Amino acid sequence: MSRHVVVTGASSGIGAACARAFAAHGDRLSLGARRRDRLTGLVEGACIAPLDVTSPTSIERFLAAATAAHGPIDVLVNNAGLARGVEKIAEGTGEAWREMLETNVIGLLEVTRRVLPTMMAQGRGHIVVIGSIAGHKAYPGGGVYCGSKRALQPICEAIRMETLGHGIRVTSVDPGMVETEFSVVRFRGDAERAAKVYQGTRPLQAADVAECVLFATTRPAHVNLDTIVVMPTDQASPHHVHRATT
Ligand code: NDP
Ligand code: 8X3
Repeated sequence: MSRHVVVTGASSGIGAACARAFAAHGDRLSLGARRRDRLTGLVEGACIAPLDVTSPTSIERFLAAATAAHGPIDVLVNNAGLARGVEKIAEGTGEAWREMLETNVIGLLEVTRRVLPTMMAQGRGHIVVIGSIAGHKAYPGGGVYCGSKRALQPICEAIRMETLGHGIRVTSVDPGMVETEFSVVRFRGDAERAAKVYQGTRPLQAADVAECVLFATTRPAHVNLDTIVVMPTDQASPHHVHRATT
């Protein structure tokens, strides 16, 4: 059956790959991101609308456009997120911390809380959260990003408890290294430095993560995949990566 799937942060990387995967599965899509131009033509027939998850007004306009186009939401993929910088805590700035926490945590909450009541009323719905292995293991220079992803774990647990009996599924898909624009954003546009993150190793591609998301959301209604941790074969932790010597 065709479902209405909403993907936040669909203009790039994992979000764009999720949009393609759900479209190939025959689902109806609503896609949001700040760079609306990059949503155009991504998926045929999708509702595309600007979305800044740090702005409640933007979220409300986006969700209104989505439900007007495709009706009640069956699956919400909370993907929009970022890391900004690799400064140690003693050298960090409130600006970067706030950007990460407001996007990755508060933004996700602000979208989710507006979608959940209708899902509960209809007795079904799936909330997917794109977490990270950074939420399982911290590393120097990643304290606030890791904290923002760790915060998603109790949030997912609480939603499962609070919606028990309403047919709501909550899945956290927690990837390791994925080759997207993530590192360019983290290094504030320094593409050369970003490329080094993936040098000599074989990272995941966004489509690998999208497959996990699609798999979780296509299990029978009584099956909830709680957490999927997916890493490249060449990665054992955020800082244990096999690289070919040249
Ligand atoms: P990209 O930078 O390629 O994509 C990030 C997406 O998030 C973009 O579409 C961007 O859209 C969107 N976004 C960022 N801020 C906002 C905002 N305020 N409002 C709406 N959309 C926003 O990186 P990835 O695809 O890798 O990242 C997707 C998710 O995956 C993130 O949550 C990230 O933390 C997580 N992740 C990534 C890993 C990796 O190694 N790449 C590993 C583990 C998790 P726009 O700028 O147009 O608004
Ligand atoms: C992104 C993965 O290890 O760079 O969430 O933090 S990592």
